Amino acid sequence: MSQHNHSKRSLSIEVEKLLNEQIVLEGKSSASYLSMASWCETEGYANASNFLYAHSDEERGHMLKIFSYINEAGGHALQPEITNIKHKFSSLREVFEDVLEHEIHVTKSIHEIVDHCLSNKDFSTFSYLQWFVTEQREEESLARRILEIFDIIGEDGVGLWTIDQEIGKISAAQAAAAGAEA
Ligand code: OFO
Repeated sequence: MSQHNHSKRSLSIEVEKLLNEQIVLEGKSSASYLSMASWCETEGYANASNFLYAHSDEERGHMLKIFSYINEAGGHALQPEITNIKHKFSSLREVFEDVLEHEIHVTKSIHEIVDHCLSNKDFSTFSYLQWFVTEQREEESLARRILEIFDIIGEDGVGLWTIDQEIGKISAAQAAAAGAEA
């Protein structure tokens, strides 16, 4: 069946385009966090690395959620081209600064789509995106919390080792919370 069944379409072309752009961002999140995880692993930050590997999987999950939504609504979700992935970092702090910066960017993008849906009376997509609004709030505050750990503990001496341990605790709490939700 190669022809698109337009009677099944409930998505406007504009919202389909915006959601496909969001897919690119989620794919970029997943690829960026995978790259960060690998760098952390080569530098001996085992807990930060595990945290970021898991986070990369989560972001792929977000991307797939949008794939399902677009296709179920009669659109066509597109596998994104992912380019410009950073592979090297000057410090562990830089990794998490980049995470926060990226998440802020993703939040902005979600808010713009939500705003578009509301003003164009696409209440279905508006409602669907509420999950992402909540998720972004949680992810931003998680990234901020991790950066606070750097400030509280300090990076000298055993500081970085301790920070990595603390990230491990956050990671374990996250995994437990995700398990409880499932
Ligand atoms: Fe997809 O939640 Fe962050 O980017």
